[in-house]
Amino acid sequence: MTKNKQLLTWLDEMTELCKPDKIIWIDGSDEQRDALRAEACRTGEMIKLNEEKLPGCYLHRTAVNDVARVEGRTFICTRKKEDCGTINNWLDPVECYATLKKLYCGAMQGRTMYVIPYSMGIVGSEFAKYGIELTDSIYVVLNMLIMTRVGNDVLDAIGENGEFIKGLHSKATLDEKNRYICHFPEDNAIWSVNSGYGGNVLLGKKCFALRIASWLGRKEGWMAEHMLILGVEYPNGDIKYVTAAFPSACGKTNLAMMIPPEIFRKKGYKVWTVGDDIAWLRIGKDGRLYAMNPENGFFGVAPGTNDKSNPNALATCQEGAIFTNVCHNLDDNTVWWEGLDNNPPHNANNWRGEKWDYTKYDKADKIGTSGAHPNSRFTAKATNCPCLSSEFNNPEGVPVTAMIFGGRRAKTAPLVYQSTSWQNGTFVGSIMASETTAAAAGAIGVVRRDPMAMRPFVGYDMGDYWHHWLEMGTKIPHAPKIFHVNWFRTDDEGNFIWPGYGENFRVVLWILARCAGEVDADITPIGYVPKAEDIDIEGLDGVTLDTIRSLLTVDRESWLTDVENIKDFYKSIGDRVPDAMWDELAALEARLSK
Ligand code: OXD
Ligand code: MN
Repeated sequence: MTKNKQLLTWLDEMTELCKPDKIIWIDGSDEQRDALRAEACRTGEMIKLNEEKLPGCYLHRTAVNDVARVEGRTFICTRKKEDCGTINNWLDPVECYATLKKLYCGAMQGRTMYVIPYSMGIVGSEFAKYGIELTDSIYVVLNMLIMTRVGNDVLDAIGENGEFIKGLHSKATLDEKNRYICHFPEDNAIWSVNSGYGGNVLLGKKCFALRIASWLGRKEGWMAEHMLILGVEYPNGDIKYVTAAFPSACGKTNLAMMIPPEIFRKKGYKVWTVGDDIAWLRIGKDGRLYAMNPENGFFGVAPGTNDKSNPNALATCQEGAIFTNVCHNLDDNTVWWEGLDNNPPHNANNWRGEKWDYTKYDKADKIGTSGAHPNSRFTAKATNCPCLSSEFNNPEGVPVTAMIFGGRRAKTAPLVYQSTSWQNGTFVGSIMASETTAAAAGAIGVVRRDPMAMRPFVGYDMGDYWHHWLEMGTKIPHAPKIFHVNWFRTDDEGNFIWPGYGENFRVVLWILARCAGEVDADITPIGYVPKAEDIDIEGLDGVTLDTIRSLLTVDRESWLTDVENIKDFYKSIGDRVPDAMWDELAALEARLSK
């Protein structure tokens, strides 16, 4: 298989520790994948779905106590605690290895250990990075085969002496109290134990492509970001690319695959998806910033995905997909989730696998009464996506014109604004936040600050991460412009004012027009805000110029309240917050108070 000594020695050690009955190397072939699918169906780990309606698709249910990423059990294990930072959970690496070894000891007895060689990025390309995941879960293997590029060519690319990220995963006993998702950035290692849920166990995704990669990016002068990448094609054939970071469950996949409103489609505008979750960003030879999607598939949230909100995502998961924790329609052996359509199946099992009565559904107790778990997922190949960019497999990535940050804010943030510089844009990213909206009219929920949507994903100190952003800004000759959007402003009754989804295209067009120097803007204390008439609302029912004006207001009082919240947040991060960020905050406060 390989002559890489580091790999073979590590494999020996891990085998000795976990004591699997046998070892299978994953070669990336269809034959092996099909055999593993059949095996998973034999053991009950997967259910084969209706071959006519959902060819090559499977259903999987995780344990009921294991349905989401567990931030409280996710650790960064650096030798010095300060390097991990105050937001991440820290464990001393020596102690952590010792604790985890006890959990892994013999954990694969009676099981097979699968060796998955995978690549983040195009195998053999300059920017690709490689990993080996050892796991005792066929579900993990089958998901990794969709989400990453897997196979013998990865072993060839690693070669005899090449580097790779060493990932060890065991479901062990799925014991919640002993669940650990641990990152050892100084050792290029990830150890995950006692979980079987995607984000905790598909080690190429959040663990490698964000936490470990953000560490590597800082060391090597590039960036790993929680960002979608999309291209906007103009009627003349020009394509401009933007990246966007939103906290989890704020519609990144929807924006990445959005369909422009009909009026724009008729004129010849198109949107192309490069990525929906992660972007690796490097400075290109021409001095622009290039974004590449290191993944090979989508791990999307199912509920709410429908032929209006995201028809492209729906089309993407019709073939070769794995559905996790969705509702099983027993009449035709297909799947269903809340928000798919208004026809819940009458003869179905819920995400737990129990008989489901759709009439008992209660919004206030979604987890207890829904057919699909609110965090149920589809895993689907990128190449299934009808709007996949022709640049998806370009190892260089695509040049980025604009970067967009966003949050879910009921009142504070306007529909869109532009930062005044890279430093100010870094500040805008650092103060990103989302609110949980209360059901009561107009009520505003709790603010969670989620800088650059990276709060759970930066593999080191947040202040150092902002330093890295600032430093990158000094090195990119033609840096993208940085913007902030908020699709979620509400009226006094708590209704969303902006229609969102495909209509967001109108805002993206303004952003790109700004970058091209084609439109003017008003300067406000928070940055540049559009002139209402520059947001194209042609053909948009129910939205007038006045609606746009109200969406663009900057309410000084709520911003000043926010400033106080940001001060506390910065203090909680500690000494490493760059002075430039404190200066930006002070300047914002001064402008707001004027
Ligand atoms: C995801 C997340 O699964 O951000 O992408 O939680
Ligand atoms: Mn994500």
